[in-house]
Amino acid sequence: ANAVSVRSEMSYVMIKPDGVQRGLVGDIISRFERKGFQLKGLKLYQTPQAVAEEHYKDLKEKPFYPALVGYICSGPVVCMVWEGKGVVASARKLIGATNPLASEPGTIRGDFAIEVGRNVIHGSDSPENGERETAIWFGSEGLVEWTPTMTPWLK
Ligand code: RTP
Repeated sequence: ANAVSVRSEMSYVMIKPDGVQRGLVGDIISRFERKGFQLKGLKLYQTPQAVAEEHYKDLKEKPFYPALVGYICSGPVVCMVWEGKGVVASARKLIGATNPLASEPGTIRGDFAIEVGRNVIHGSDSPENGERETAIWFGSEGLVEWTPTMTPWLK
């Protein structure tokens, strides 16, 4: 009953260029899979500057904004959409604090990163931004609708 009555959310999760270059893609995807969230979109992508600027438009006035956009466009990223109950907050927990030196061990940033400007991964900070960012990176037809056969065990 729970599985049908709870409106699930989407989180846009992105492995940044440092995570791809360092070979962390498999480990990171595995953490989300094992947690039980459903993968709805996945691609390796060389980000055009305009897409990075749109994604980070709320940070436009920050001093680190140009470097941030340059970093995101510096090599391929892995774009993902994960869906599930409470996925937005849970993904942020799996990812860890923005500054990797403050991230708990066991989190992705806590295990793999040191610098805030090289913090391996992004996750949406609200369900609204999950929708917004999914639209930016995947458009209206980029996701795949599918029924997980193990759903009764995970919901
Ligand atoms: P995220 O969405 O990536 O999880 O990060 P956040 O919301 O926790 O943090 P936000 O302030 O939105 O920053 C987004 C990304 O900008 C880079 N950043 N660099 N001082 C700096 O050099 C600095 N501060 C933030 C990080 O890559 C951060 O994830």
